[in-house]
Amino acid sequence: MQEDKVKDKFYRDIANLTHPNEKLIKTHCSYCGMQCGMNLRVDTNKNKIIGVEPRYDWPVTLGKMCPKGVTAYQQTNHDDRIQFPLIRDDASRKGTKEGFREASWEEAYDLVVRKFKQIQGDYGKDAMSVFSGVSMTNEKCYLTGKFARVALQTRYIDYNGRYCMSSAAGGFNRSFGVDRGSTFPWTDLHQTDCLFLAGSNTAECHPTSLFRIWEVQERGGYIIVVDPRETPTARRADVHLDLRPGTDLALANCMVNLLIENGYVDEAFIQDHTNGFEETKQLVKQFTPAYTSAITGVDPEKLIRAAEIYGEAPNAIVAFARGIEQQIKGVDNVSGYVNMALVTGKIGRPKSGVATFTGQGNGQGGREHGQKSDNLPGYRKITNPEHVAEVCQVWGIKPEEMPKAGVSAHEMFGLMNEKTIRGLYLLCSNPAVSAPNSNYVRAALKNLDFMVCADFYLSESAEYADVVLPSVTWSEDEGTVTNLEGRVIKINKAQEPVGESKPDWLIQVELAERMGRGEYFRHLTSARLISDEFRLATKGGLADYYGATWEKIDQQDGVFWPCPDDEHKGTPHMFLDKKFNHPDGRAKICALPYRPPAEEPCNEYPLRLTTGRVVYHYLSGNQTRRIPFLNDMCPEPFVEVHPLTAKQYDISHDEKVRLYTRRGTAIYKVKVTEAIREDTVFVPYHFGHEQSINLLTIDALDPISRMPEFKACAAQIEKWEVSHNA
Ligand SMILES: Nc1nc2c(c(=O)[nH]1)N[C@H]1C(S)=C(S)[C@@H](COP(=O)(O)OP(=O)(O)OC[C@H]3O[C@@H](n4cnc5c(=O)[nH]c(N)nc54)[C@H](O)[C@@H]3O)O[C@H]1N2
Ligand SMILES: Nc1nc2c(c(=O)[nH]1)N[C@H]1C(S)=C(S)[C@@H](COP(=O)(O)OP(=O)(O)OC[C@H]3O[C@@H](n4cnc5c(=O)[nH]c(N)nc54)[C@H](O)[C@@H]3O)O[C@H]1N2
Ligand code: SF4
Ligand SMILES: [Mo]
Repeated sequence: MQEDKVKDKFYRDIANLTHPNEKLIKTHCSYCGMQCGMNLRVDTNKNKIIGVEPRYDWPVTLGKMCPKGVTAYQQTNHDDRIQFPLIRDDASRKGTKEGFREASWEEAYDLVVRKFKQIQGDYGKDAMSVFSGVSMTNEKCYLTGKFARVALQTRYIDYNGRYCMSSAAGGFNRSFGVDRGSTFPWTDLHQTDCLFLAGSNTAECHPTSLFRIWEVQERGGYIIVVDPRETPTARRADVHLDLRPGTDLALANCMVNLLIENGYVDEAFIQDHTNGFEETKQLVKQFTPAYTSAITGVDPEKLIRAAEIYGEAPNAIVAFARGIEQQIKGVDNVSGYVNMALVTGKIGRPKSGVATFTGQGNGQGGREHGQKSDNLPGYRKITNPEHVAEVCQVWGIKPEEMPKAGVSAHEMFGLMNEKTIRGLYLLCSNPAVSAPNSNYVRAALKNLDFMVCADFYLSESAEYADVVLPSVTWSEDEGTVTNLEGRVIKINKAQEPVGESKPDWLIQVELAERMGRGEYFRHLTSARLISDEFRLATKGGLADYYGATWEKIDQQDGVFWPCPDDEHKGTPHMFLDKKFNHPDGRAKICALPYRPPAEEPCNEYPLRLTTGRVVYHYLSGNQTRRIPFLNDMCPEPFVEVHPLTAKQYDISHDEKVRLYTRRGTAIYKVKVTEAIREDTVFVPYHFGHEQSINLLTIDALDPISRMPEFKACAAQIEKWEVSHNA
């Protein structure tokens, strides 16, 4: 495998190659959870980033990068960068790009602080809210949680991970008692004998995992893919389980049933290390291949074959992504698929285990350290008095000063609509595009008395703001992020901030001072100092980063958490001692009754709409739509329709159609493709304003994770009249 080659001097030399008047800054990509290793090329005369080179010496990705990664550097000195604070003088223009003027930081801060204080004075501390994201370093995510609780003293903080990793987190916590997205390091992935991939379009969303995935087959192992679409991995899979969107729990229960029926269980493992087997065994009995086929639409023979492959494999990995998680039963789906590993004992040893493909760059670290309405650093709970006391000690506040738990991201928009929340500090997220049922969310933003948005490009959400604060890209600051393996890695600064832009942590420290809460923040004058406080705040928590110092990260190519002290090297494999994190040390095999999606097709809306991604764009698209190459490759959204469905509706490739649901409507070009089920249509969600598919999606939430059902709702298509097409 390539890893051996990387050890060769040849590759080391490439990694260290520099040109005159140029230096290389070792760092990682700004985008997805793969966090591919890269060197940013910096012109030492101009002190500007001018390009990128892959890092062959980075053990996870071995020099691989995708189209987004190789162009990520073009963000930093892009013409669209917001260089100065913007103040909106014309409130009637809210919801548009118009009506802003440039202002000094002092003027912007004065206005922001005056408004924050006014809102809190009139309506109480909880009338302010914070909505954040996890494209930020751990240090920034940590400080954002502290800023909400200590500077604003509000309970209302939540973040875009609710739309991303919350169901994985809920499922892992329930099954294992801890949520680390992967139980093994990625360098195990290609060494397994069976890879069971559910609801992950790995080729487009985590492309630099592919060489490891193909290697499984090349070594004689098997790939099983569960997806309503024939993605590149599905096309090459040994078995493609092409299910109806929103029916995963039936399929997972069927797999567990077949594994039990056909004698693939590890009785000793079940006996010694789990709870819940008997109950689950009874529940899944119903999920015979025939019964499951009726729900999922998958050929019973394929179900049988998939269970057999997984059962026979000496080592096997179950991996999944948003396809199974963004459902109203996302948490159940996660625990349902985890059951496969638990009944067969294929976990807690190298080359076997369970993983979720974590989405955002810091989707893992960002969910552990207090940006969620109910959590505090180190994965502590704000509802647990001991946890609160531990964090208060680090923060220097009294436990009674700690705000209570708030509500989830989507529920915050509800509170804005009903005016319980009146002010918003939005950073690192673009919910006007990415949150479900956009009409509702956009109305909530418009309904605010005052809104601040920190971003480096004017996003669709910034159009609702009263003040826009220019933040920096990842390349203009330093700090740590935690990749999809649970490996804490270091992002390094390659260039000074563009214009007057500032890192989010500095904005928060300066705002806290002006809010009269400076005593808790003014010692934090660098990312490094925040890191020291952050590590201390995680000490003793489930996600313990205390020993993950920047020096150790550099020396050992990252540090897997938990890493509780200076001597500890970190934890690449979880559960090697077969000890899980529930109080009795056992994992939970969960008995999970099937329930259908929130909205099933009907006469009026006979199709199933599912949504997701393409390789060229990232999330709301606010970053990638500005990169010329990426935009050229995918300039607009489309709706994927099966040829037979297209025929039925008398629509053809590239023709425009109106797609609509109970919530909204949008016009899309048709992409006729056999790579989708006949009863399903798919639209990528990276586009704003009237092109946003979230105008149509449903905001039904998972009861545990509060994750919206982005992956399944009922829809209808109609021909867009010829006159419109002309
Ligand atoms: N190019 C690119 N890469 C990205 C991102 C990006 O925006 N663009 N975003 C990053 C982030 S934040 C995330 S969260 C990840 C997301 O990574 P993925 O989850 O892999 O991406 P999606 O396209 O949302 O959905 C994955 C697959 O789920 C399938 N699917 C839809 N409905 C169902 C269902 O009911 N059941 C099953 N089993 N499958 C279903 C879709 O057909 C799709 O192929 O990607 C990360 N990487
Ligand atoms: N229909 C549908 N909707 C979905 C999904 C889906 O599959 N289907 N997936 C969901 C998922 S998994 C996710 S993760 C969400 C993501 O959705 P969003 O939270 O909207 O994610 P981004 O587009 O990354 O928004 C980040 C914004 O912050 C800016 N930004 C980036 N880095 C920084 C920083 O360090 N500081 C500051 N201040 N700003 C920064 C960017 O320019 C951008 O405007 O979308 C969700 N929405
Ligand atoms: S796979 Fe993800 S981290 Fe790697 S280059 Fe592409 S977007 Fe960046
Ligand atoms: Mo995500």
